Amino acid sequence: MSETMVAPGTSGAASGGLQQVDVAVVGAGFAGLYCLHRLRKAGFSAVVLESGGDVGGTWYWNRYPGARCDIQTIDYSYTFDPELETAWQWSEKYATQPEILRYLGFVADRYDLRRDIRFGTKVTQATWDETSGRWLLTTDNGASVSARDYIMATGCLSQPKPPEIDGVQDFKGEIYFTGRWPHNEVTFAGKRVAVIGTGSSGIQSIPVIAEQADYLTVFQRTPNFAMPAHNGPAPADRAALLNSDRAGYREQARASMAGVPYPQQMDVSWQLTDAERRARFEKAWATGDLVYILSQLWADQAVDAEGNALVADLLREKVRSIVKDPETAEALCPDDHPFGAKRPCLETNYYATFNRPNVTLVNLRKEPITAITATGIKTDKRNVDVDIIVFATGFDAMTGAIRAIHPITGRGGRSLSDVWADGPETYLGLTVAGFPNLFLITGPGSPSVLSNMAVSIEQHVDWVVDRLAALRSAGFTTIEPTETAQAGWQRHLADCSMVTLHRLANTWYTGANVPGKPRGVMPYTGGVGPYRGICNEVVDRGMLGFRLTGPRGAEQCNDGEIVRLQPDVRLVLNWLAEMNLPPIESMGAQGARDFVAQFNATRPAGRPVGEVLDGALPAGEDMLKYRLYRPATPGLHPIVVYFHGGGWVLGDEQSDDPFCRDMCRRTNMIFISVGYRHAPEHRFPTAAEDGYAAAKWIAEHALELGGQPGPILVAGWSAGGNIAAVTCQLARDRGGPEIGGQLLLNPVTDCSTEHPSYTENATGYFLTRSLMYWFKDMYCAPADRGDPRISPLRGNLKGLPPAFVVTSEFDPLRDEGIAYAEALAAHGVPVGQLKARGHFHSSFTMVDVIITGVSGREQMAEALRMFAKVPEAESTAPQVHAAAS
Ligand code: N01
Repeated sequence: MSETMVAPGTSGAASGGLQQVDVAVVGAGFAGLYCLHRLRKAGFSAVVLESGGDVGGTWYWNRYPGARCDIQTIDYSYTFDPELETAWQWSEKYATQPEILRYLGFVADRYDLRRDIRFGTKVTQATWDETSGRWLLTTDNGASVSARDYIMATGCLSQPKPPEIDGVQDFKGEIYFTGRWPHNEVTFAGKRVAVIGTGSSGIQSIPVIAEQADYLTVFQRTPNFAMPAHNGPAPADRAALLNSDRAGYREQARASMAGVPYPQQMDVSWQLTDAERRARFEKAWATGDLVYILSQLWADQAVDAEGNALVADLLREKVRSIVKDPETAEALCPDDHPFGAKRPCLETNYYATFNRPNVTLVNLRKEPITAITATGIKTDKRNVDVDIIVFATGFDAMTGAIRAIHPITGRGGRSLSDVWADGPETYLGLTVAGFPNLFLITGPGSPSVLSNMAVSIEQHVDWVVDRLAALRSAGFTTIEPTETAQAGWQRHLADCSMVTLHRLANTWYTGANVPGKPRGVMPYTGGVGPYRGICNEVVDRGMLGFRLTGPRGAEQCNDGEIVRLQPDVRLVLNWLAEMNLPPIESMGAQGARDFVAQFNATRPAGRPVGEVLDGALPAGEDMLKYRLYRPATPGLHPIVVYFHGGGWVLGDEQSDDPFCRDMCRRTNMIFISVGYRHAPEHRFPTAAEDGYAAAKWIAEHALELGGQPGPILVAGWSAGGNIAAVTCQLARDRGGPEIGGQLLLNPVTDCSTEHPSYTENATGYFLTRSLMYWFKDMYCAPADRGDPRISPLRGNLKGLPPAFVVTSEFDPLRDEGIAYAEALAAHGVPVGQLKARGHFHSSFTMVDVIITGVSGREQMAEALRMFAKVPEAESTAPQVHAAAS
């Protein structure tokens, strides 16, 4: 039953009394309007408090000339009501601000929303009252509000930041902020105008102002990437796609990475020729769609600095081809951030505007503003007298509207500003520990500004209202995330931020645009679809991470972290689960080999190295194939003898090709991947003996192979890690070859399955316990399992080469790898360890798929360089993913 005591709009609300509602919502923009509609439909009484004079939120305030959306309007719309979708027709591909405002007004009227919105009303304080279990909101206009639940639909970009330039108050002319544009018309004709700032707002308004003003001077601190919008009618292909299956189209948008239905691009940049890349780029340039260019060129553009630089170069070429004055063109070319890491812009005549005789660009990197004076703007090189200054200087984004607008006091009198002093912390970007019944729509820690906001808003509102309804049915009155869940979410956010390049730019995404603001990537970078899946999973797992309480001591708390896997590992495992594959061990040896070959054919091609050479080497009566990967640099290189994974049954010298290429590039060393013989045709100890024979032969032929003479290094993954470890023991016992170090990646070191990780990670992480049983049965008889050539952990560990042992948290082999590292160390062997949190058995060999594996491979490369005594500078791979796993 509703708790409304005083209906909004009645004298109670207006007279400064207390308005009691189930839910108070702040903000009447896209989010607030939908929220009110959903709350009402769910039977809650609600009031929306809005400081503006009408609905619209960001579109109410940002009325500057040229303001438009930059997600195609057919995507930037509500989807909750199919009738609404057909009742409103957009006139353009990217609607103008007035049209979007009309749309929101249309929605407000259609669902009769205005009667529950208190316009011109600012919340001045929000306090959680422990005793009543309600929020008390005081306002600057009319009644305070008492509400069970408090929903902040305040927008991510609604708190303009101050100009941060001395002397603004001295200026005698007109001053405007793009984010607070007046409702009356601003006349530029006959005026000298300055625009400070070249983000989306500046880039949209500058061409329009230039057409009207007598003279325009643009003050640019950082050039931004922009591409033409090619505005006009909605593109026929997109409209056709939508109209052919509206529900399907919307569903795809919800499952996509950015909230716009584009497929996942699979081709990687190094698979494409220059001409192919250029053709793709030209198509994107002509398409005029940010989501398209950000996602459809090549798979590595958003996750890898090299792949990204290829796009950035092409974009800079475009700027130079449009802007006639070379110095101005150069100043307009961004060079301090990867494309997409800072919000790119859509433009209409922006670059061409700088060819106009009445426009000048002042490059603040070369001549910073020193002050604003009574007559204009002073840089350290000149005075520019103007009549109007337009500040397009942006927002205190994501947290500004939540923190700065009014004090929010939660449990125990703690203020949200204090709690977030070092940066925002949330659970799911939706809730905050210590602030019961407070919900943030598109808050920090959710996809929000990295997505089509319309899609993200609907998802958040639906989730919140559905939860409130479920709580009500279950008899609970409060909901609050636990500290464990919130800390886990922060860790997941940090993990996600390692996947994209956003962390490499100083932007409002990271708080870098506001002096003194704590730094960190604020939006969720893991994608809209995966995020939605996580929110749903929280519910499916009994509101994991939330404490629910109710009258008479009712309480439910299912504590825990919702995501413990690295984000890309989670995606891969989900994808594998969806494929519903039969267990590999049920395929038989040949079937399993065929499956692996098929599986490997779908992965991204390995990166180019200097040379790839196939050969064969003797092992007893047989010849073993090998594949040699040589770095592109001249000279003799240290040699790493590599043994592939595959449980002694599967794989070959080419099956870990991307890994070998990547490590060859990172280490600047020759990698020789050896095709040892497999079980069940060749059972124990063939693989071990082949490994040793290969290492010996390679060491003896190092110079012929183009390698440095002297100690070789050995490395291997999984069963290959086993062979590498065994090879070291055999080499020590048999008088050579000399081995300078061993890299053991998720190695089998013990044929026992007693280790707890065999139970903890028995299923669900691709390599299963059952598969390991099968591998071992294929390779060796139970009687052989204590032999150090299959269980090196049981061998003599003294005098072995230094080791670097990598284990993954979600791997059945985890504990035996750790046990081996510890045992080696106990026997005086220098050992480095990487215990990779959130990773699975294949994390590091799925190069260019598991992006969070990069930092682990960097550490492996560093270990190999140390073993070979090579200085770090000699590696050739980019070092952009520098954070530790
Ligand atoms: O703000 P911004 P915005 N002295 O922060 C410069 C969305 N949006 O309002 O980069 C001199 O991007 C600052 O320089 P720097 C969209 O998500 C969407 O333009 O900090 N310069 C920068 O150039 C967008 O990203 C649409 O070195 C100063 C500019 O001002 C977000 O809103 C339209 C300065 C600020 O750029 C914000 O865009 C508009 C100083 N003291 C906005 N302080 C759509 O099309 C700041 N700058 C949907």
